[in-house]
Amino acid sequence: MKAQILKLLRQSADSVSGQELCRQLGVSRTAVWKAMNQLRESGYEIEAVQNKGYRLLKAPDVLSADELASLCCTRWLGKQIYSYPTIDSTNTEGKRLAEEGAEHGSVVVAEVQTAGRGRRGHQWSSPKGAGIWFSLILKPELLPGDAATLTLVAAMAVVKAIGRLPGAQPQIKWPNDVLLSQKKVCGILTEMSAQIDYINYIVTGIGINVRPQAFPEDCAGTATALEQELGALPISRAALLQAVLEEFERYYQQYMQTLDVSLFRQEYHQYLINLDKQVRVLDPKGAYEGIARGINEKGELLVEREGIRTAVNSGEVSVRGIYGYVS
Ligand code: BT5
Repeated sequence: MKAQILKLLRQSADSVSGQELCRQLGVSRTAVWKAMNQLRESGYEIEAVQNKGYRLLKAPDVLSADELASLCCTRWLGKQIYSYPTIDSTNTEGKRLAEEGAEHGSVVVAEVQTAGRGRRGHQWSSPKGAGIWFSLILKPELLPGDAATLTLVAAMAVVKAIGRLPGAQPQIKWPNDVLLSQKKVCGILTEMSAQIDYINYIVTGIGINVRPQAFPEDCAGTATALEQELGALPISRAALLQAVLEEFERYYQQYMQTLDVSLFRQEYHQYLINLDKQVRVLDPKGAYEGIARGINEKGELLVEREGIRTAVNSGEVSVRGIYGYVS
């Protein structure tokens, strides 16, 4: 009910009367009054004027299920939100919840992760309140080999959502980083549980650095945060998360329509920092260098050497710039 109250208050430029809230929600005046008090206790500033009603003056910077649901305008993603003050890793929790039957489209989010993870055992720094640390639980009818493409879907969603912020020009470093001013502002980690030919579930984890923060030594020179790059404008983490969810729905639908990235491949190229740049491919069979020529319809990176293009799969190699982080 608190989410519905917040939504109604947000939708109205003016005050909303207690009577109107009771009518819309089908509850008593006492119930509305109690919910208002609980919202105030959680940090919402709500003005109550006699004979006029309630008006939302200020919302706290929280990623609670109520706050997110009140901003929500997605169709299926984030209808179920699991929100934690602290968790080991939203991906790990996402897997636990998926095992217990959490529904397709559930979102897991936390204020702080004590064991945030990157790929191949890397750590992901996730200080309290400094970013948006969240995971999507997905149960698509895909073949296990296709799951990695969801990382590209997520990257598109993140660049689109960040791109809505004034002055932001985000780019994608294939396959799982989003950059601002050539520094990493977001990392994506897609994991899955599968049989040989059947996906039980996929968990796509996304970490977006929002507030300036002290990054660990190993990435202090390559990591950044949105507010660090975009100046002083305060960014609402909840609104940005909702924007990512909305965009994810859009690109996920395009992906599921064709089961490849053909519907957004050209758009992806507009954001791809690797495009026509030299890259180093860390293939387990031997590292090599080439020029990245974009992605194919499966989302693999096309790397050209001596006129021959090889499709590089995100699962088996990683790509690094040769001269610094992204060049
Ligand atoms: C990634 O791995 O970039 C995937 C990160 C996914 C994080 C999300 S947060 C929500 C969900 N729950 C989790 O536990 N994980 C997901 P990779 O490409 O392996 O990059 C990891 C490397 O990035 C580290 O080894 C550091 O060098 C650097 N790094 C660590 N924390 C960072 C941060 N906050 N911002 C930028 N770079 C960071």
